[in-house]
Amino acid sequence: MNKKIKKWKEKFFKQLKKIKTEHLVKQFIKNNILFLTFLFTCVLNAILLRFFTMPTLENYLSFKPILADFGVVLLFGSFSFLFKNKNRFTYLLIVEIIFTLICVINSIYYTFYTSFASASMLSLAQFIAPVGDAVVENVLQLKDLVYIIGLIIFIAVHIHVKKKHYDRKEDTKLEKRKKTIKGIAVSAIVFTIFTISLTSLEMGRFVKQWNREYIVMRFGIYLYQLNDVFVSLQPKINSIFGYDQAKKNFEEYFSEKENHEENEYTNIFEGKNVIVIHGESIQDIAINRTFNGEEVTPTLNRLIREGLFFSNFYSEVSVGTSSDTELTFNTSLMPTKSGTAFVSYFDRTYNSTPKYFKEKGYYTFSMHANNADFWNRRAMHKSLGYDKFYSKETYDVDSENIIGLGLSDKSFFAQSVEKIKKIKEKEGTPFYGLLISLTNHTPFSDVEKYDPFDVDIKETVTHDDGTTETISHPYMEGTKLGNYFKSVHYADAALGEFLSALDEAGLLENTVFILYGDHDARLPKNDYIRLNNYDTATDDIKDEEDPTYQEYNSYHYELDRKVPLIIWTKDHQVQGVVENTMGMIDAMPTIGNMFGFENPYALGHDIFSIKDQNVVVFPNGNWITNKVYYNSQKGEYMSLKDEEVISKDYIEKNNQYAEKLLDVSNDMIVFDLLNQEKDKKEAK
Ligand code: GP9
Ligand code: MN
Repeated sequence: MNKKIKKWKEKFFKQLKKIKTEHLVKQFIKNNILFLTFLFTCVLNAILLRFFTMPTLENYLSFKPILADFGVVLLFGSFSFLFKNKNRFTYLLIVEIIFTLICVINSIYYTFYTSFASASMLSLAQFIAPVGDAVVENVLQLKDLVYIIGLIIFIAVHIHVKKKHYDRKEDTKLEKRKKTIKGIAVSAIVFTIFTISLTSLEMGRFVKQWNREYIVMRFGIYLYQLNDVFVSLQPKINSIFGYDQAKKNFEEYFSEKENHEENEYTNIFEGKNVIVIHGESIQDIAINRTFNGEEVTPTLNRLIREGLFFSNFYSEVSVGTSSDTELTFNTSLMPTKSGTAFVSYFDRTYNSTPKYFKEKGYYTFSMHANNADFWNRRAMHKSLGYDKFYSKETYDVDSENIIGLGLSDKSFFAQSVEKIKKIKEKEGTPFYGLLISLTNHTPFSDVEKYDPFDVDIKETVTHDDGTTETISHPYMEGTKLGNYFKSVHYADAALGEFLSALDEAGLLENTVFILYGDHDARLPKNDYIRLNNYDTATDDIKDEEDPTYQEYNSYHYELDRKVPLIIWTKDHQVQGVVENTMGMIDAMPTIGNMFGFENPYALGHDIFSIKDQNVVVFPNGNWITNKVYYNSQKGEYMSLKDEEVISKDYIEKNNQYAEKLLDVSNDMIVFDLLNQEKDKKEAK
């Protein structure tokens, strides 16, 4: 009997508890219906935006952006508890309108640009304004307005509960604070869970903020937009302090600069068309290399034989990789110390190669089959002075012709030739065009789509009975560097096809063809060690004790990051190998001299003038000359000429030079110092 009563008792209390919680939940919902509607509609809008803009399975299943959206909305909503009953709605309404607008604007923007809007683009209104009418006429669709439903529901709920809520007893100040803190605390927990779930790649991309689709897909639209405002304001804040000192240093630096003197290359190419190839991740390591007698880069090797090859040419990129090279190649400035010039300082004045060509009556264009907002190229290519940027929108991209990151180089070049033909016909002027390749981009994993190329070692052995057999030692097969060679082989073949197509179209006749590798491919050091020290007998790296073992230290690794620079014409007008150490920063002065223009504010040098005295500075403060590679983090160096003794003075002098160069370059961009020079020039 006792047992039965106990059971009854338990059941009763369980029920009571349930009723109590149910009651509490009901009560909570009833009291906070407006707040909850606000939360629900704002989060739902964010989900819908992702649903309509990026309809991929990965996106549908992703929980992270929902968590982030919820955290942000809850954080903003929590402050509503501080308000009086009557004013709470107004506060929430304002926030809800802002959040709704964020969704509507981004929805429209995405239809136009397949990317998300940025506050930094406000200063680009002049570029966006011409498409304003088109937006209303052609683009505004039902899916852009769906977000307003949330706002209407929110207002309807308010009207429904208005009377009850207004008449309700006001919370005390302490109660209001407590409720707000509770809300903030929950949102902090949500953010903690969210942050733990992030990978370092995701964090890195969030900080850089340029890969907008990627960020929205993982961080949600609201966090993206908040971060965007912060990133957009950063350059403004940076440029408030230190202007006078920066200007003084700048003027001093250029007053000391020596005048450029003419040399045998001055004006040799004046009036000729230019096609520049931005060779994604092409390193010298692939050039003139063979596997089983087959060249990795037959096309590049031919161009090198027939043209001018700069054999000690270094890319000087920072976190902006491709975009940093585009900046340095075209302006002879270094990447900025924080952020990237393409994203944070796209609205500065640049003395750029396209602008100088334009002054000479050229038509200037750039072509790249990726999303136009990648690295903020849409905006920055305008600032650099390209008349037109042909981006992904202008190419036919389908699943058939995609390799790695996007449109395959072969298809990109084939479609680009057609565009260049039209440009030539339409413009009737010489042209300067930059074509940015894409296929040879890390992680080089689409191996089966490249043209077949073996990176093993084939050995023919003769057996006792006289028969022969070919054995394959895996060597670089299956390594990242091995896949890289396969990828470069593909990229090289694509270039070969491009050159043939240009030739067929008569576009090589009066044209100078320039190719640079934009930066190294970030390959593992161990793969280089394997490349240099492979033992076929063990299918492994040789022992360090082995007398044939070639040392491979961090300096060798740095030196192997070298990239090619080739200048070639069909009639072999220029030929030879330039061995003097040269950086991306020297490209503009060197090429400018050949085409008859000079940027007085270039920080690099014409290699044919400076010759063996050149110092190539890297954004981290390291530098290299013909004699030394200096590591500024360690304060150590490796001598590149065994017989020469390097003096302390030499190191000190170049250290100072490196520091000054990086400072002046950064100041010129951050403080927009060339803008005033431009004003002065115009006033004259
Ligand atoms: C993107 C491509 C690659 O469009 O240029 O950029 P990267 O990752 O090399 O900086
Ligand atoms: Mn790149």
